[in-house]
Amino acid sequence: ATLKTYGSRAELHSNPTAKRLLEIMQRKKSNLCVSVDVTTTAEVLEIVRRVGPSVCMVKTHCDVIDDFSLAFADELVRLSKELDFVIFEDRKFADIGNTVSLQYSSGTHRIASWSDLTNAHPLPGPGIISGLSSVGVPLGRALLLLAEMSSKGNLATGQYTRDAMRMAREAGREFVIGFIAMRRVDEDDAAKADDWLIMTPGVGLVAKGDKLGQQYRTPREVVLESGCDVIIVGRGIYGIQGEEAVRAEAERYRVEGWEAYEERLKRT
Ligand code: UP6
Repeated sequence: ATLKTYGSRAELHSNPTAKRLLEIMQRKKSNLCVSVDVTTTAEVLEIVRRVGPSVCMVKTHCDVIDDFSLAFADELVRLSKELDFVIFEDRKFADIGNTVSLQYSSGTHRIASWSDLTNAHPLPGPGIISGLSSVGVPLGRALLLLAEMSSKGNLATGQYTRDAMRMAREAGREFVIGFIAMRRVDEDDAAKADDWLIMTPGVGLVAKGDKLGQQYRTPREVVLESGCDVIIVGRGIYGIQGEEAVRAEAERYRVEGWEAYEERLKRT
């Protein structure tokens, strides 16, 4: 997978969200996802308008937004079309299939109605994928499994990571399109035939971590050395003081991420 361009990899996917994302990445020369972890709808939309032109994807945590509404979600969807990016609600589902299907479709957030992509922990077993896919597939949505995490001391390592891969392979690529991971976890032979998207949080150009266990690597380390496909950056971008500075910082990460990708293409 790492040998091919993002654009050519779009053909290797039947899932409409995966196709659209890879096409956007190629078109906008961006493997940058901005994680907009702020607590009011006004702030979220403000940041999205600033960074939108530089990103392939915007990641949300809708449950931290004080005044979340479906009208806000509509506006986010409108911006995703106008500025050409995919929406990823980082819900990290982790319950039995029946419960997650309700959490995904219903409640205050109705995530499936507005978010192109979401994610789940493989911890509960394959029923979590079946439950979410029953809601998501008819809507053309996609899912990532958390195969690894960026935080210090996390338990998603070794056999757990391998089992996450196996679960994705067994579920098939109609709905599961890749992983949250820190490196190319699909390097073993059995998986190589499939094209998976590897999306990686814990990315920063300045800070090395925070006080709560987050660990950062640079876009270059993540894309060039570890072979990941999408860099996910939160505080490194929206945490910068000044509205113009946020826009400029997003552009800086886009360029860093894209140059690392181009260098990877040359090396392989
Ligand atoms: N995230 C991680 N690590 C993971 C999975 N998800 O940091 O293993 C998410 C966090 C946050 C974002 O929930 O939304 O990625 C990282 O934000 P930051 O760049 O501000 O640290």
